[in-house]
Amino acid sequence: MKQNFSINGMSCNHCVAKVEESINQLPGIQKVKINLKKETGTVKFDETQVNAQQIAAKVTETGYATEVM
Ligand SMILES: [Cu+2]
Repeated sequence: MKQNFSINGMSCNHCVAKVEESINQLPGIQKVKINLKKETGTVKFDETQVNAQQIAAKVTETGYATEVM
């Protein structure tokens, strides 16, 4: 499935890479697309392996405030 998240606190492409990397560490992640300007992220994942809450928790753990949209 595909899920949008709001991700706050990213200031540059390094932050984007950090968020992308952390999400990609989770199982079942198929695609991660972060929009720095809009402060959003779209994640495509296998819902039998991971859920939106786990993805949000991972982003929060990395240091950015996030919410499932
Ligand atoms: Cu940065």
